[in-house]
Formats: sequence, structure tokens, C-alpha cells
Amino acid sequence: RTCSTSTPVTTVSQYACQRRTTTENHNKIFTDAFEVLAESYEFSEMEGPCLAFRRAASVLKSLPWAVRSLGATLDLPCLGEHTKAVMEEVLQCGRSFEVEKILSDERYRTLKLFTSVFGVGPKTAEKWYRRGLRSFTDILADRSIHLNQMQQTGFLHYGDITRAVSKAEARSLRNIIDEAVRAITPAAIVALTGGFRRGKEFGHDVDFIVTTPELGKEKILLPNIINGLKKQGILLFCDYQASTFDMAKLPSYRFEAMDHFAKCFLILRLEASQVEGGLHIAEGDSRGWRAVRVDLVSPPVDRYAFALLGWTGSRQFERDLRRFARVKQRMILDNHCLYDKTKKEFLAATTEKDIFAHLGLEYIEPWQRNA
Ligand code: 8DG
Ligand code: MN
Ligand code: MN
Repeated sequence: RTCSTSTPVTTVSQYACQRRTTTENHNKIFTDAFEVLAESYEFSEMEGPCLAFRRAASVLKSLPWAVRSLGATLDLPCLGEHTKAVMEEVLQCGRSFEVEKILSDERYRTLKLFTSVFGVGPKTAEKWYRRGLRSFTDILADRSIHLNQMQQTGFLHYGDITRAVSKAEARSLRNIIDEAVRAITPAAIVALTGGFRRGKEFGHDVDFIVTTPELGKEKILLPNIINGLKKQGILLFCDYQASTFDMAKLPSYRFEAMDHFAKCFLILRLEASQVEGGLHIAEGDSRGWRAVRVDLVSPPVDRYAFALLGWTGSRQFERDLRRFARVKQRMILDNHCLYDKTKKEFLAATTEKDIFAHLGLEYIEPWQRNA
């Protein structure tokens, strides 16, 4: 390439938190391929290449145009040799042979299948694969395998849980959670978060933050909501994790660490009659209900902005927010707080805008965080 002395009109940042990424993806043929490669590296516990492909996918997702030649990618960050080789294949043949090879690989297919069950992570999937198991029938027929409660529920509601949740279903669930919360304390705060807050049409679950304006009162919230849902007869599964949050033990230096707020991972029974336009279920399925995954997290209200920012995602956006904070600002950001290592102090925030401002970042709207 001939070297140009003029700076490009638009530079794309290597940080997702400095890009605006809507749900409109003009480069799906590439990003789908990268996602397969990233997942395959994840199954092999090769974090470096996995992250490299996730970053590359994220950069392409942020572009308001479709890449039509490798030449068009010269000014883009995070695209390495391997990434470009895959793109070249896709540009020339419409598909990547490396990706096709992975998609037909027995180990990849099996791990993908096993991890699609709620409660089965890569470690368990790997263990089952090494035992020679290849299908759900193999697993369920193997009497030496003990399935925990989460996995049993995962198999029981497999079809429903692997089917995407629609926006209409998310709205209906919001009403259900709203009602359950209001019955406990009318002043409670309920906020939709996760992918639906980012404007996605479909999700694998629905995520909510619930808290109370009065600090400390949020403690009674989740146990009572769970009870209320149980009484309504719509609680199919509940994994409740009590709070381990302790302001004195912050900040956490662990990257991608789970947060310490009280939370629960639920499976709820959603009635068709409660969903405008009906359920998003398989054609020909005449049941009047479906099972759906719902996550509730309950931070103390003074941690609300951090929890909201952390749970809105996307995962790649979160990763880069933290990386940006660490590398560019010498700050530590997590779901609980923001710590300035230079000033040796916590930075207060009541809104997401406060946090972006502390980080020296332009505010990015939730629907622009689909990195
Ligand atoms: P989807 O459900 O539509 O597929 O996408 P999503 O809403 O972006 O993904 P998610 O898996 O529901 O996660 C939403 C955000 O929550 C994501 O940015 C990661 C964040 N998150 C935490 N802590 C935890 C946790 O303990 N478990 C899970 N599952 N997600 C968490 O900050
Ligand atoms: Mn979600
Ligand atoms: Mn979730």
C-alpha cells in the first residue's frame, strides 16, 4: 500500500467502548465465521486466539458498511494475519474452509451440543466427551453420570430454553417481575438490562436489575420475589446466590470476575395468554405456555449505576471498558465500583453517564453497545 501522510477521516478505535455498535451488523458473514473460530479456541482453552477473533468480530460489527475487499480493512485495528486469511477465503469463496472443517469436527460439534444445555459448561462437556459420550441419549443412558439439578432442568426444558426469547415475551416478563416486586415494596426499582436493553429483538434470557431506593432494604427483595413467583406456580427452577458484596474488599483485580451482588438464575413458566402476539415457540407446538430463562440481580442502590453498566453488556463492550480503564486511565472498573489508582480513591457515580465521564469517554447509549 502506498503510504499516505494524511490521517484517515475516521479512525476506528481498538476499544469497543469508543465505538458505537448497533444491532445492525453489515459484516455477518465474517463475524459468524470468527465466532466459530473463537469458540473452537475457547474449547481448547486457547484464550489468546479466542480473544483475538472476538475482538476482530467486534470491530467489524461496528462498521456502518460491509467489507468488500481486504484493502478496505487496512486502517482497521485488531485484524491480524489469521483473521485476514479467513476474510480473504470468505471474500473469494463465500465461506471459509477452516471454519467448515471446525463445524464438521466431532469434538467441536459435541462440545457445542453439550454446552447448549443449561448448567453444562465447557469443563463438564469436555469430561463427558472424554468418556466417549457423543449425544444426549448417551448422557441420559449413562448411569454413572450424575446430573445436578440445574442440568436436569436443562434437559427437561431443553427445547424451550434453546429457543430465543422474543421482545414481546420480554415485555410480558417485565410485567410479571414488576408485579411481584410491587407486591413487596411499591417503591422498588425494576430495570430491564442485558441484550434487550441494547435493543436486541431476541435473547437467550431476560435480565433485570431490582433494587430499593432505601439502602439495605434490597436485601429482602430477591427471596420475596422468588416466593411470590413460587406462589403463582410459575417458578420452574431457581438458583439463588446470596450477596457476598463487601465494600471493604474492593476493588477486585480479577478480570471478568463474577460480581458479588445477590442474584438468581431462574426458569419461569410463561403463559401464551400473557404475551401479545403469542409465544415464540416451534410451529405446530400447541401448548399454551413455554419455559424461559430470567436473570435477576439485586445490587444496593448506591451501586446501581455500576451494576446497570456491567449487566447491560455486551460482554465484549464490558471487557473493553475495563481494559480501557486499566490501560488508558490507570483505573479499575467492575460491576461494583470505579477505583482511581493514581488518586487512590473510589469515584462516585449515580448514573452510567457519570462513569463514562470519569473514564474520559464519550457517552455510548445502550443500543450502541452491541460490540
Ligand atoms: P442474550 O441474553 O440476549 O443472549 O445476551 P446478553 O443479555 O448480552 O447476555 P447475558 O448472558 O444475559 O449477560 C448479560 C450481561 O450480564 C453480560 O454483559 C454479562 C453480565 N453478567 C455479569 N455478571 C454475570 C453473571 O454472573 N452471570 C451472567 N450470566 N452474566 C453476568 O456482569
Ligand atoms: Mn441476557
Ligand atoms: Mn443473563
